[in-house]
Amino acid sequence: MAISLLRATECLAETGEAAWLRYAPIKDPHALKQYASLPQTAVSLDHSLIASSAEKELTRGIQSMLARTLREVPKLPNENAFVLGTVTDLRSRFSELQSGQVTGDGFWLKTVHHRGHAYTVIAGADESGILYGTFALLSRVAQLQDVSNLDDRETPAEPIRWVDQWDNLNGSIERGYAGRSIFFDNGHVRADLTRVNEYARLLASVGINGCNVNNVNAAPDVLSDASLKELARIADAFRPWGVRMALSVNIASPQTVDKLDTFDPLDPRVQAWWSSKADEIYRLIPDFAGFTVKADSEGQLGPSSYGRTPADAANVLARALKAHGGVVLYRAFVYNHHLDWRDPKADRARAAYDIFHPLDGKFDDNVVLQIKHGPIDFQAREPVSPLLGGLEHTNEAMEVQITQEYTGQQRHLCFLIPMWKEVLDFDLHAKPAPTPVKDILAGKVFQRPLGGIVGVANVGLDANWLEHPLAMANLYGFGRLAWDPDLSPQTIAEEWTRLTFGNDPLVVQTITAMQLASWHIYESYTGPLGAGTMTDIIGVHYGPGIESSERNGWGQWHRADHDGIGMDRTVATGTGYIGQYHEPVAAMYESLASCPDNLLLFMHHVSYTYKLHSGKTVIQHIYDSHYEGAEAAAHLITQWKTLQGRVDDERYKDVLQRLIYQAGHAIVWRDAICEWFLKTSGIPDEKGRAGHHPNRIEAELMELDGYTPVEISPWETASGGKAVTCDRSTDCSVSFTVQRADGEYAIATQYFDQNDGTAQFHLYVNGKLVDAWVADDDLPSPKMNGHTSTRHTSPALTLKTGDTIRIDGLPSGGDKAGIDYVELETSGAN
Ligand code: GCV
Repeated sequence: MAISLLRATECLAETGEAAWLRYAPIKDPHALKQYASLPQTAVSLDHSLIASSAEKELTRGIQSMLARTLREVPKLPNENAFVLGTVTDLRSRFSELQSGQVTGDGFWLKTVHHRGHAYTVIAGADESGILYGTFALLSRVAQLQDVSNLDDRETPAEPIRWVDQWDNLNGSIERGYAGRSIFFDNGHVRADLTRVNEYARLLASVGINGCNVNNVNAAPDVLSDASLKELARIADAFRPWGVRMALSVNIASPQTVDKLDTFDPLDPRVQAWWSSKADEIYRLIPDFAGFTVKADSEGQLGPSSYGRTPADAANVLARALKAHGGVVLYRAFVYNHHLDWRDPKADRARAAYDIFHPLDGKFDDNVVLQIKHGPIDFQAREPVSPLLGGLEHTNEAMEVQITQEYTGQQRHLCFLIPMWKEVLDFDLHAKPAPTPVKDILAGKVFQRPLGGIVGVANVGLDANWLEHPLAMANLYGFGRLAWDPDLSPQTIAEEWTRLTFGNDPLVVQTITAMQLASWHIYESYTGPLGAGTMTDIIGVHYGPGIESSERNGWGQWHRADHDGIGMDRTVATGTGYIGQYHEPVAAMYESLASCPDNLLLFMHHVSYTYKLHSGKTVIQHIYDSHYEGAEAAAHLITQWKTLQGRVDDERYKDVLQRLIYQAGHAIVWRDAICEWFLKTSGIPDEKGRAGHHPNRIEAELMELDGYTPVEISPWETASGGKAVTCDRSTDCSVSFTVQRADGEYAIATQYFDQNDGTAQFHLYVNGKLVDAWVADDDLPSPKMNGHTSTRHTSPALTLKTGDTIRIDGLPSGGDKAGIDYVELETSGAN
């Protein structure tokens, strides 16, 4: 008891704003003893803005963790000291630094013994390297590592390590799940850019060196003179942290901003326009990073309007930026979203390769093709894009999505590092020797001047930056992998946990295990065997919507019907997509015998009774994985509960609430998918679960007072396809008599929490109020469906046969206090 009390009081109250840069005071006596010999003095021999940020950061970190104020001195002192500088400068002082290369924005942390003193040297290949080295040193201290005898050299794998923000000038964020933009509000750059400065610091701490600040669906007036002046303030806030600002540009800007009668990239007037626009930008923002371009995609105009190619457009922009050192990241996310779904040969997955492979070698050397890691669009499971292995003479950057658009929108835990790591390690066989994606991006396979990785981050004004405290591991891990793609997901998860929640071994072990399991858990209950995330494709991409991907032009088809499921992408009988891979990758996917189970339905159309390598039929796998996934989601709660008192109360409660919500929504997903496939295939679950819910009492079958039964659309997102709504302004109620054996039960109510009102619910047993809750979440829909279906589990209590349970629902606004069903749970209560 005494111990747990002590632990609880030692935990800090935290909002999550500090993210992994908490620099929590170190209490561990062994560590304190170890760090007692660290220098008391610091000197920076480099006087750049970035080196000065590094020195201040060092002082701040040491002060916060070790309660020690560093003395910053102007010259190398005759005492132990932290010494910051570029490798070139420091070589002239310390012979120990003579041999050994550090390139790019790399750094060298070295303990140097010189004239009887111990110097902790933070040497950067350039000024950014000094900053990255400083963050690395502080991170080691925060993780209680030994820093007394350093000799670590690190060089980032790739020069382009950017995040993209899909922020709109009005302050909203496309696919952003953590509040409003930190950059924009009401058509302007925010007056207060404090959060922007803090964001840049966070990014720099994991080696990210660029940030594209506006939505790739770019508002044309981003490039107006007035707008550029405002945007320059964002670049100013980034600059101390070595983060360069980039902008998404609309290819039609010459016409929309300056009323030219064309935006044809081959028209000399258009070329002159881009050139003079680039000059104007660099006058305002000397370290401007470059342009990101989304063109001929999802309604954005592009060079195809004039019969020109993406290379024609990209090169015009690139030539305008070239003299200033800027780059163009041209997105390969170009596809026709009006595909003919009746055509069995039509295939969106083919688009990027079909369009860009013929252009290999036609792009200027400061153009980089930004290629999504999979051929569709950030689904829970996709194969690696064949385009990544299909370009020998073109710079490439791989795009991943930190914001969890198709992976739970930061309401579900989904640690994406294992997914990205699988992609980075995947051998595309672009040459006879191994050619993993990470080597292709680093220019090790085909010599190329530029390459990198871009993560769509979409942080927002919410204190946690990404809303779910555990989701920040994806931003952290993105930076770490971009810096060093050889790091393991386990290492990254452990580092992040130590920095974010402290070094308690149980905390580190538990959170790491939860993170590492989470992608597989999410995949298990949202989409089987590579069929894609079975979400509402034409809407918000959150809850289940199995048929939404079919019979439309968007091409995210899974082609499930009565007999089978999957896209036939074989060369032999399908769309031929598999032929875009080099051998032996193509052969592996083409043959049913060698195609991995987890991508089977991406590559092949098979019957439900087809047997997987695992020995199960496809249909049984669908049932099993969704039940197992939902159970595993519930187990996350049990794991988290072991940490009560070991992490601060605020984040403990916050994460617990989110995990409880996730477990409830995993049941919604499980049931929607299992019921849909049961009905569509007509093949029962051999374990008898799908379609059988003996502990469930459907609301529409209860005694109703004021409530009315309604059909829910899509039908599979409500139990039995129906629910009840209250269409009056006063309370309605549902009630039923308990017909189970006497015992302890938790009462789980499945209700709908629409975002157009705040309904209230009161639960009574035999007329006595036992629980009450409010439907005040901001789920992404004003309707009763799979986005809003939510589970509330009341505290366990003893019930007897014949007891009466009543739920009163009070509507508010458009939220009609909808109820789907009640389930009496015997185990796992609360
Ligand atoms: C910015 C997906 C998203 C869109 C996004 C697009 C893209 O389709 O749903 O919101 O648009 O990808 O990457 O350009």
